[in-house]
Amino acid sequence: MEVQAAFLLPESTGLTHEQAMRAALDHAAYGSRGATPLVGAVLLPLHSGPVVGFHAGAGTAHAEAAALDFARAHGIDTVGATMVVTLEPCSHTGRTGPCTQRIIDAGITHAVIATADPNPTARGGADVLRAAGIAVTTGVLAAESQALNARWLRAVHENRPFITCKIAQSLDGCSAAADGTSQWITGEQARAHAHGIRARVDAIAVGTGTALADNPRLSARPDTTAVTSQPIPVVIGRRPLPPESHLANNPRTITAETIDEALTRLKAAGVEHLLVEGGPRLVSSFIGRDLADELLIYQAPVLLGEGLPSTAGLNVTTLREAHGFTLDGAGAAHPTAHPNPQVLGADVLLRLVPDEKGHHVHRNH
Ligand code: AOF
Ligand code: ZN
Repeated sequence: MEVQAAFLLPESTGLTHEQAMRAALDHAAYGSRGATPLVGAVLLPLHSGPVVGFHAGAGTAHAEAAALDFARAHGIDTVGATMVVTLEPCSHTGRTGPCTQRIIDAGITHAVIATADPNPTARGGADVLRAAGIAVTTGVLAAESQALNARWLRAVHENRPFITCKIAQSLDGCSAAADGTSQWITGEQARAHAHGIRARVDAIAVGTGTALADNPRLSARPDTTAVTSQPIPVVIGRRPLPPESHLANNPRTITAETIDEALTRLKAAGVEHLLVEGGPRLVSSFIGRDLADELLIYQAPVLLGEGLPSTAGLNVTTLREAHGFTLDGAGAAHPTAHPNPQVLGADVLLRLVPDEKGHHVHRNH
């Protein structure tokens, strides 16, 4: 679905920089999490009301570009305007062109930035703007912008991909019945949604146990129009793949004995968003090491009783050690986006972000 990523703000004129930044932050949260950060931009033209743009997700227009595209399409004069943006404008050509050049070409004279972009390939935009004679103010609502992208920033600092972990489970937290049967716990709509997530990521990882049990292909569904190239399949573990398995016969499959080895190799291969699909032990290893930046729970309305728990080896022995999560507010605010939690047929999807360690909410007495 094409997201309308820019529009006029109802406020007419006279927004302070901080008010404009607040609006930019609110709209940044309309985007979806993944390889790229959530970013919003408010353009303050001299002769018309503010225009807001946001980055909808990896591969789509950056926030500043979305706002400038809107201004151009609607004949709004951008010469002498101020650009208020939640992240330092990029200076590189990645999936899209450099925002710094768009800002310079538009005749913007003042850029107001919340926080610096630490990404080694994109950073340095503020200096580029200054060198072009544009006044640059930084640090406006910096903490808020950093909080919105805390896990993306951490992934950049740790030099690893952004990691989404997916769990499909019963009401009582099982990912398979006692005899190992697991296809299909969730219904058609939930599975279609999960395939849409596969189409957005760069790589999909499973443990060797899942690779041996299910012989998966780890491809995004071929009829998904958003798929330009299939995600890279990744198998993590010490057991070898059977030579006749789908993954062993895919020349793109990356195998690694450990999570660390996998992350190093994936980053080197240009992977910026990794989806971890299972099984319970691998997902739990990511969660236990605080490497799950986002958790997607597809919850099916069934009870599996003596089934196989959807997590294994988390080493939680008392409530105090629980891994806490919070419903992600991002991606839910936009009128055309989906709510969180989201009903998918008979199932429910929860999009969760991990609580910061040491800030566990007390869930009980
Ligand atoms: C901006 N504005 O709205 C965002 C930025 O792969 P690309 O071309 O989309 O570039 C992604 C990188 O650009 C991303 O990792 C981050 O450093 C920066 N994101 N920059 O000027 C935006 N989303
Ligand atoms: Zn950019």
